[in-house]
Amino acid sequence: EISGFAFDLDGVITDTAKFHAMAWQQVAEQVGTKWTSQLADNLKGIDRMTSLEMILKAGGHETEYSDTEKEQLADEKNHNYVNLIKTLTPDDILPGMLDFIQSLHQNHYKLALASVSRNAPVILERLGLTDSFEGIVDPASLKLGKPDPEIYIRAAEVMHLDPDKVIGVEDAAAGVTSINKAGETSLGIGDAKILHEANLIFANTKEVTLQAIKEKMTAN
Ligand code: G16
Ligand code: MG
Repeated sequence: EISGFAFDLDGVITDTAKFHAMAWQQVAEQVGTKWTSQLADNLKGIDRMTSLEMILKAGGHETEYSDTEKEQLADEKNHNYVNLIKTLTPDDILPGMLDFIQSLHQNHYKLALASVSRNAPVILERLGLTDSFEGIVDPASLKLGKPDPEIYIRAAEVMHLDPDKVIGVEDAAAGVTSINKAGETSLGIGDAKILHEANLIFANTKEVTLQAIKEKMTAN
């Protein structure tokens, strides 16, 4: 019996990926790495420092920067990103997700946030969703990022639920792997080819409803 939902943030609740991409592109150009949409995709769900390492590596620049310089580059990216997300309002919640979250409340499900973003609390505040969540996993406390299961295991703990009572909601393949390894049911939103490991797949956020989830779960 499902009693709680663990949500990824970027790509599930709101589209912060476009802001991450804008801020990272500036860093990529600065270090001399060619910015591509594929690189942008690969950074989805990946924590800040690992993202920077991937950008450096993509251009063959991984040995050119000291740890202090890398910290500076990551800080610069975050500074730009924080400015960009100041424009977020409740209108930036992805289609259908506010209704879905409200229906979960009405049906007494617990909700947790499983985002690796250190900016997640500010983003929830801007979207007007802070009070919708039982708890937010603190990304600073995590040893390993997605696809490691740690973040989704912690999300179940935040809700005081066993993992088998939780559905994890994700748009990235690494996140789906994390949910599966945590022993939860994975709900993937996006391209079925990319998210083929997900237990339940939805093409977009609009299609995610409690009714549709129940139908897919009985069909499985
Ligand atoms: C998000 C994004 C990633 C970003 C990460 C860390 O993950 O998808 O691109 O690098 O957060 O963000 P920050 O620099 O704000 O700590 P998620 O887990 O919400 O999809
Ligand atoms: Mg995501």
